[in-house]
Amino acid sequence: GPAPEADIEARTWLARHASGFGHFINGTFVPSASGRSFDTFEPATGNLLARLASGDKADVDNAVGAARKAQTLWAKLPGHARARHLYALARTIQRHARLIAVVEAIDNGKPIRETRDIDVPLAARHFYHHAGWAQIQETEFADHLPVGVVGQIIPWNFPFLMLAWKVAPALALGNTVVLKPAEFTSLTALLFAELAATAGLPAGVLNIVTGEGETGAHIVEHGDVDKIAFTGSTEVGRIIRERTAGSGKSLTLELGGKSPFIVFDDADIDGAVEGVVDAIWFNQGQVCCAGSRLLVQEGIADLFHKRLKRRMQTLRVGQPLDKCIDMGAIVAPVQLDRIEALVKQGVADGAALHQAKIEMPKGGSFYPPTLLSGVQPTSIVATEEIFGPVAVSMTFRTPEEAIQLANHSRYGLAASVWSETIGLALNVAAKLVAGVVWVNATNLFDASAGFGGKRESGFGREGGREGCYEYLKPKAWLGRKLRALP
Ligand code: TXE
Repeated sequence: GPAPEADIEARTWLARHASGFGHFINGTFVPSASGRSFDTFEPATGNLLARLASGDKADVDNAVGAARKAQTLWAKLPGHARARHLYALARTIQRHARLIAVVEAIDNGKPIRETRDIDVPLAARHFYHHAGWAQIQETEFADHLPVGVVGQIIPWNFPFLMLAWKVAPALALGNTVVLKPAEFTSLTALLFAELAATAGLPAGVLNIVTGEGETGAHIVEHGDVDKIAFTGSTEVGRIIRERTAGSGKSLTLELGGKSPFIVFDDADIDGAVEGVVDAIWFNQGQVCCAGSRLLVQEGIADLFHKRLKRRMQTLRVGQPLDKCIDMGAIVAPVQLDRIEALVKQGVADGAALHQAKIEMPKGGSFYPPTLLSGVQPTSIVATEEIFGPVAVSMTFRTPEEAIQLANHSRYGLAASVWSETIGLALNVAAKLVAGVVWVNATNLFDASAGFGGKRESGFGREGGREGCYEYLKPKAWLGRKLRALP
């Protein structure tokens, strides 16, 4: 049928930048100082999508310089004035919601239903929420100053939403930003920069430098950046921690996970099966807090797996812009290869493989909903993040065993507990090592609730009051306070 209106709008926007996107520095698009660029591809077709500027040290220098210059003025604005800017950004996101949702679906491969109903509205909500904190900054955070110039490096699984998680609190509290989107998915960040300028955000407050890992490293190493906020792989998180050690930079890391999804024998089985759909097939399983380790109590394991397989059979994998699909494409061939290799290894380790026998799109990077059951806790598929639509299932007998299995991980990002006995659920929840625990639910987020990990899943919180403190530093009022003592 004919392309929907927003599709045309998105294709027009892409066509306008067909000769290539620049970095967004000091309120305008500029080419790379080196003239170097790289290409990105559409996950669902493999077709060339856009040419992006490759950020070098000189580009990062320019962006940090612009952010530094803007920071003094931005921080001097009263909170209510910054709040007005954040409200304007939130409304801009809502006004252009369809365009952003379509560009995101094309660029990342995720279903339009998700970008439309989750990524984009939640991003707007983050700007509204943090506009509120800016509004009352002088009273709520009287003893704090902004950190300064913040370098933010984000991944490809929720490109626009992760931008909002990072940019909204930073700007609200008086910081300026140099953000590097992931190389696979930079388009909504560039679109947002364009929209933000139109909405009156002062030049230099938000700068976007595109590029691969090397570009991120230049931001991390830059001497005039006060803080790094990173979301991505544990491996790169470790490098960034090493590189910032002793530099005086503040750091927050949101890294990988292998979150347990625990189903007790008294759980609402259909509810829990639907929970698994949200936990591991949402966003093709490319979710840092995905419920990727399914722990099922022995007595219901057969019944649960039977129902789960039946439900898998009804999932639809297809083109991201088709409103009727449940799963779209994997972000890039390299990620598809990684998923395939890990599943192969899981089977070699003795797991039983079940894949839904459903129609799969031709071309592009697609992977079917998959269940590996009878997995050994020591198998690589039980310990490593697969970051794909692969549920990995094990059984347990007692609550103690469930807790032990759940906590047997180097990660500690999230966990989900399913039981109709609230006492049991809450007792188990309290003993899990995880930054967030959901009871009879999964993958619930809100701008007002801090999110973050434990162990090798990183540190620092995003969202809510605690997230604000990550973008503030205490100011030394000690002398005055001491004088005020009787
Ligand atoms: O992540 P990277 P990748 C996990 C997931 C996935 C794996 C690999 O298991 O399969 O990581 O994904 C930038 N200095 N997660 O390789 O490399 C990079 O350009 C500074 C979990 O894509 O960590 C991108 O912008 N920056 C995760 C960002 O870091 C560097 C989400 C993340 O990319 C850099 C994504 C360097 N040396 C992947 N090297 C989650 N927690 O949600 C790369 N980058």
